[in-house]
Amino acid sequence: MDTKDLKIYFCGSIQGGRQDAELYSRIIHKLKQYGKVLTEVIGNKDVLKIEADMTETEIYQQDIAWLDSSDVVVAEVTQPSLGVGVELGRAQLMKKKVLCLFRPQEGKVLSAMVRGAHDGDSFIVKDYREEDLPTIFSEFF
Ligand code: 6K6
Repeated sequence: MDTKDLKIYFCGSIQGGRQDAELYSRIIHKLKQYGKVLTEVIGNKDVLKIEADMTETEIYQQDIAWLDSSDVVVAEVTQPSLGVGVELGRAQLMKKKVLCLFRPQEGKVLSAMVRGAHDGDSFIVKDYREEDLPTIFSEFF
């Protein structure tokens, strides 16, 4: 498959805290070189306003359907989020190729349930700095 045809499911914190929303937007912009990002709205600072007319059930069902249809999953996991944790567990069960990105910093330790899932093949966990992303993505895709 041409990488441009890939469906990419990006995960990032929403109710877990929006402090990294601008970073998500820059990551999504880079991911668009490789395919279609199904969850582009996560990079929008107004996500809660944009989706105000959707119920939680509709959001859950839409996201699980997108996850199921995706070819790869990329998650920014520095800001802990229950929803991202659920998505990663489901992605693993669906046997998706997963890339988790964590920015090491004082006071933050990545959950062992994410770091411990690294297998160097279908589930990759990378400590990174933003300037490393082009290399990380070109190796992953
Ligand atoms: C709008 C109305 C009610 O809830 C909303 C929030 N909107 C969401 N829209 C799209 N995806 C969402 C929403 N809330 C959570 N998610 C999914 O869970 C995203 O794919 C994120 O990767 C993840 C964030 O989970 P939380 O627990 O940080 O919200």
